Amino acid sequence: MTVRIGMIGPGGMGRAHIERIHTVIAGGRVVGVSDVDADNAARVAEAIGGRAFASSAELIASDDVDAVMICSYGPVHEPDVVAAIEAGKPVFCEKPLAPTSAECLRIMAAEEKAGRRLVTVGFMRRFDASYRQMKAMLDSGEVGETLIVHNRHRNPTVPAHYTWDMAINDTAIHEIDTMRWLLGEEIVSARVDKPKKTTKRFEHLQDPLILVMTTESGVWIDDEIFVNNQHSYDIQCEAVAETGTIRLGDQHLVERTGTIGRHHVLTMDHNERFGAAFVTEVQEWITAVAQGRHTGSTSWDGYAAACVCDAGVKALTDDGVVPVEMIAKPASYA
Ligand code: ISE
Repeated sequence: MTVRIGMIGPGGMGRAHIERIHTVIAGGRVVGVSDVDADNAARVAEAIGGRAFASSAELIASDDVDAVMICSYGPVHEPDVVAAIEAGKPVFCEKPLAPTSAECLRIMAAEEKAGRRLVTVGFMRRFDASYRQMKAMLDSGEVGETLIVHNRHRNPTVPAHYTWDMAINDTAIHEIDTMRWLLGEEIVSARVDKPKKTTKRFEHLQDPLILVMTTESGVWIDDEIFVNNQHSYDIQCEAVAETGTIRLGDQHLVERTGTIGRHHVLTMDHNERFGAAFVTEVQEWITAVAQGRHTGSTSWDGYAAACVCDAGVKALTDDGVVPVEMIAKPASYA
């Protein structure tokens, strides 16, 4: 069976997914797209030999669409995710599931009503080989309990429309989800430390910042977010445990040595650094859809990440530690 996918919002991320689905991933095909920018929808539809739908509602309702991928801007996700659930169609939604926990709760309520898991949230780091190896080592217990995790999330630059809160709910959300998954427990508090700001980019941003979080069992997590470092997409993670330290290896594939020293090529964006993880993530989703089962992170994961983001965004403006407020996990997500 070929899963016929309808994509909402085929911007940069969406087009990268289409490229993967049509070249290296098996079992799926993007048959139609919709976009607030109708010209973009028409261009992408023509390029893939598919249909440009006039609206996301029309795309979701179409009998030619088996499953929906949402790659639009986070603040407009909720109505499309809910419509896909109500149509009984599996939906892969790029992160964030929605920017606020209130929207995520409404998505969970729709899924609860549908009586089955239909939503997969695009947290691609869970599919990255190096993070997976790190998790397997921690889970094996060979280094004892994890006590501290240090993270660094650096981008060369961000666009002008990147707002002050996005440092948390668009960038740090990756570490927020990854830490919940890696440690297998919830984050209970957030604090933001604000170092000296870079002069190299927008005045409206607190850049860099350090998000400090704690988990239920007391693991201490720090996350340096620096989105205008001027040089590279640099992701680092180091878990300090009782009898050992486990960190992601350096990410370059080759090193060049010459008269001016030893160099390696830097990655510049998420598609480059996490390209293989995106392939695994989307492949696993398409295979699961074809087999009628769920895979990947759930609406609960999207909700829990949004709750931590709510606390992190609050901590950006208020000083001090902000507790994460979260409902008890519904039995259906256990
Ligand atoms: C972007 O939306 C991403 O998801 C990238 O992985 C992240 O590095 C960047 O800061 C975000 O804006």
